[in-house]
Amino acid sequence: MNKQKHYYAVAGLVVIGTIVSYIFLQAIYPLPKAASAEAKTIDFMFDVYFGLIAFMFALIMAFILYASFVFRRQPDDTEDAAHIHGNTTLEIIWTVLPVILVIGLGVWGALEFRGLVSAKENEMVINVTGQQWSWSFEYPEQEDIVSAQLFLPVNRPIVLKMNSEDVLHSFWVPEFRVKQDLVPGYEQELRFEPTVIGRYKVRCAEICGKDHTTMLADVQVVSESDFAAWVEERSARPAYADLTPVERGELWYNAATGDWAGCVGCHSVDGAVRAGPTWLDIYGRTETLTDGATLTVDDTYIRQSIQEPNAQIVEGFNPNIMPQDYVERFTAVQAEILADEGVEIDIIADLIAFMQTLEE
Ligand code: HEC
Ligand SMILES: [Cu+2]
Repeated sequence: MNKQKHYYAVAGLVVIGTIVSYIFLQAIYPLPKAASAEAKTIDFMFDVYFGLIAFMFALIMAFILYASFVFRRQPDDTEDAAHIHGNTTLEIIWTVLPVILVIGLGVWGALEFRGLVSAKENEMVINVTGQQWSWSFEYPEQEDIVSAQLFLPVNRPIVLKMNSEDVLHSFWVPEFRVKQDLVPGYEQELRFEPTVIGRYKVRCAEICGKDHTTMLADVQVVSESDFAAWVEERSARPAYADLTPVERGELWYNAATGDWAGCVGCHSVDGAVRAGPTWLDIYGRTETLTDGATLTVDDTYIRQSIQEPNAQIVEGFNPNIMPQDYVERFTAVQAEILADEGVEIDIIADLIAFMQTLEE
């Protein structure tokens, strides 16, 4: 009878301890907003694991603390404690139960994982390229639109086919819960279905060099009709001859057309430092190079920076980041425009015209 009282007391402490620890864990590790279909499964797993962790913690702590207070040696007690050899039944229980539990969690995790990575019906393919230190997204089903921003229609299963140009990167949008490394030389896939309209950020979750922390890209989950409008806008091929050089320069900057990722991935127009120097106030500014030389940014220098990016490196930035093949790409696009519209366009001149407008 007396013994039973102790069991009830400890059981009560375990229940209270579990609840308090669970609430505490949820409070110190709050998950970000859940914005994908996958989040449901993953968040439920988190809850179960947090619950188990809280229970195990409370179970051990309740027994230890209860025993150390209630059964502590009394001041006048000089007898030896009872000699206990062990309890085979108890030992079998506390070995077998956790084994079953851990195997069960493993099987459950594997089954859920298979569900997350398996192909879905009606999924939309987007090609993702990661490179130090920017992302670019290509839409093969939407006329090969190239974008520095990840635009997604809500409630449509997505499969990203991801390649790295250089080192390991990792595609991670915390709100979608799923995450996948990009491995140079191997195409990796990542599947998810965005379910909440909103703006998020892709971050690189693999330390990939000096500017790893700036390897961010905007994600916009939009309604189906907004997505269609975006595709329409991005794929509508403008008549270049009708645009001014500045307008064309802005197009090239954003790569609304052409098959290269926008300069926007690495160069801001608002003063923010990305992988490359900002273009705000670029034209005419004094630039210090890594060899200590200074120069004034003019047409010749800009041309050289695009044609031979490694020839002169701006202080504080790295060589071999800026793509080295713009000349070929520009030549190809210029030839296409000449064939389609009969006009000769100089993309670099357009870009320079656009840069000249970027003053504070
Ligand atoms: C993947 C990142 C990346 C992309 C994309 C990129 N650049 Fe760069 N760019 C850099 C880096 C890094 C530097 C600084 C190192 C250097 O001087 O080459 C730079 C430097 C420059 C400079 C010299 C800037 C200065 O302040 O002196 C110019 C001009 C330039 N880029 C033009 C372009 C144009 C035009 C495009 C798009 C057609 C472009 N870049 C796309 C990374 C990039
Ligand atoms: Cu990275």
